Amino acid sequence: MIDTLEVSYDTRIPNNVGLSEDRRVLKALEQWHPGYIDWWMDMGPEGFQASEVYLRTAVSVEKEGWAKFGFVRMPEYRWGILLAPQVEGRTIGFGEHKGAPAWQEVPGEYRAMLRRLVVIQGDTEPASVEQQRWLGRTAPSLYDLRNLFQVNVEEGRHLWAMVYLLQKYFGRDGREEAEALLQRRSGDLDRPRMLGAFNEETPDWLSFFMFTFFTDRDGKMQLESLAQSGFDPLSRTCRFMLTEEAHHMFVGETGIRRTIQRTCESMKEAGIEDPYDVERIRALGVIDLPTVQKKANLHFALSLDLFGSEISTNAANAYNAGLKGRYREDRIEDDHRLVEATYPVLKLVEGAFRLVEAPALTALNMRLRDDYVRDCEGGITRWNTIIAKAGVDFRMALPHVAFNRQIGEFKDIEASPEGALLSAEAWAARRDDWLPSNDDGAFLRSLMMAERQPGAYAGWIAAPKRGIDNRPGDFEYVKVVA
Ligand code: BYC
Repeated sequence: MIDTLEVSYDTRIPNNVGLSEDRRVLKALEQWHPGYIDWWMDMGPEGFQASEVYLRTAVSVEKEGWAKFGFVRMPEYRWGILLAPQVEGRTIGFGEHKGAPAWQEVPGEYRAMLRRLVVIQGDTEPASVEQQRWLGRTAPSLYDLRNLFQVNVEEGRHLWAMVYLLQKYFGRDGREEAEALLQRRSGDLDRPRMLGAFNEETPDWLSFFMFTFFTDRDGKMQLESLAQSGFDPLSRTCRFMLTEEAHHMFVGETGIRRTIQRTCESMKEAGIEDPYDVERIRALGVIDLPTVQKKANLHFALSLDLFGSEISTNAANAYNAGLKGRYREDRIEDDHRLVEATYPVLKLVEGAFRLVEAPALTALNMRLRDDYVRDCEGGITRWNTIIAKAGVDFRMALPHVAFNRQIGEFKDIEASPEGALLSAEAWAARRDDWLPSNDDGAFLRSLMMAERQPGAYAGWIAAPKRGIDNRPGDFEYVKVVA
């Protein structure tokens, strides 16, 4: 197995998987490449393909110094295939085959299941680029514009990562799936993307930050679970993708922090104490905190749906097969087979939410979702610190997991963000208090004016503490070509 830390640039596709010696896969990828570029030009960032953007490109898979920064036009970005280094003697860490050597080829009996996991993962990546394609026009600064494009090119690279697995390990049906990944479109009625949240709109920058905070974090959890896979190439691919994913969540978390900070500062300057005095706060040209909370409610619920049903035989089968583990499986102390184990699952029992013990194997989606909720809570605490420091009397909170759900245990009931059960009519009457309304959307759109002056920021968002790659405050991250 060819396996290096250094990335080779001697083929059109940078890689550390020895593509120049793997003519079949190289050819398949080279054939796929023009379709990818067509897709990128059609569905990628609208209006900026000719602009030079200060982007990082992966040049190594070592922990330190894996990326290099420089100005690139996005269609010329070197999308590469990068796998974390192979771990000598790695064994399967869980399920029926625990302890056996990790698979280097697809285990025949699990081929369909594995392909499905790779295709679903792959489908989300271009979907997010499609969802975000209009945002460049209203970026609140060149710094934010650059961050958007960094996220976009890396989601593009994540698509390449999954397409490599399909082309290398799944023969003809892998090739067909790779093609289909370029055919589906976010929000398209006939050919939608596979998972719910990836067919939603990202209409404004607050949505973008919420998406990168909440939905990219589902990406993190799913990638962590797949990084545990007994199918070694999938594990290695996901381990490297996680390195990039961290920046995406940083963009979301700090974007929301900066929004909240600007709102709190403006309220204080104007002497407004009541965070619910929405009209006066909006007149300052900043986003009132209740609207930030509504956006968080929406994106949290959409992202919870991405975990599938709490009780899932798909999840149990994937675990038993050794294909998809638990979050940080390798740090959990138990038998890693879960045949006898149970896990508490939140259910509605006789009109009340109760934790009910269920077989741990079928409750794996619930467990991952619990890990996810804990991970989200860290961010909420940090937002609240900013609000408290500013002396504003408001606290952000995650809504109840039963709020506004379309998948799983709670899809047929209505609950408030606090977890009170309601009739459909009562819920509908309060909907606009909990989720962004048309008016909220119109207000947010009215704020979304592009700021293109280096070092300047739209009035609704604070400047970041530090520049990307330690660049100075007035650095021109994007040289916009009109
Ligand atoms: N929407 O047993 P069930 C990311 C389907 S994000 C529509 O309940 P399972 C990223 C399901 O497919 C991470 N359909 O669930 C973030 C199944 O259909 P079939 C993406 C849904 O299978 C930001 C049926 O319902 N990666 O990387 O245990 C930017 C019953 O399924 C949904 C992955 O998700 C939904 N929300 O779990 C860019 C990892 N939920 O097969 C990128 C791979 C369920 O009966 N995927 N269904 O027709 C998986 O591990 C699992 O497929 C899921 C679902 C977690 C998605």
